[in-house]
Amino acid sequence: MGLTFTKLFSRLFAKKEMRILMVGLDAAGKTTILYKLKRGDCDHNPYYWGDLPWAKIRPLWRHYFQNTQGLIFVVDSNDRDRVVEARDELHRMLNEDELREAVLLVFANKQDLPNAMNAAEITDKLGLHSLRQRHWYIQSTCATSGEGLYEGLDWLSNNIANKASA
Ligand code: G3D
Ligand code: MG
Repeated sequence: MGLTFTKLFSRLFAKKEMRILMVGLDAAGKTTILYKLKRGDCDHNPYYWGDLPWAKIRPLWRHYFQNTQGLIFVVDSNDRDRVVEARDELHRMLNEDELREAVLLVFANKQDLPNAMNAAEITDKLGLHSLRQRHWYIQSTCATSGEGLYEGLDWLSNNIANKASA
């Protein structure tokens, strides 16, 4: 599973630094998203972990990923064959202690493709409604055009802020 750790620090986040982790199966669109954000109006500082196998990531997890405030899970909405695998990865991540407090943003990516599952379908297939004690949101995106990315990050920003002040 590909995994990206990024600190987002920009006007969008009102000069607040947030610890964000972006994950998803390979080819979901993570690199495209980072590239898009980098070229956009978002000053950020990504630490890219590439497509490392979980066994290599797991031992580093505790050290690097504690205090993660936001988890972005990227799904290829067009990949019906692997949506179960995506669901399993997501739930495995959510079971990690370090991510207990993290709010969850799902990017239902590749919405430009004609056979893409829509956000409602992805919500169902990922079992989002079954999540307990997790603040989550799903955003339809097209990473290649950038559509939906900032709307999603906006939600993240607002909801991390709300949590902090709550
Ligand atoms: P990853 O980093 O999660 O592994 P990538 O995924 O960002 O490398 O994307 C994998 C492929 O999906 C790339 O195509 C990329 O252009 C494509 N892709 C990403 N987002 C979208 C999207 O929203 N719509 C469409 N149609 N394609 C998308 P290639 O051909 O370069 O492998
Ligand atoms: Mg990649």
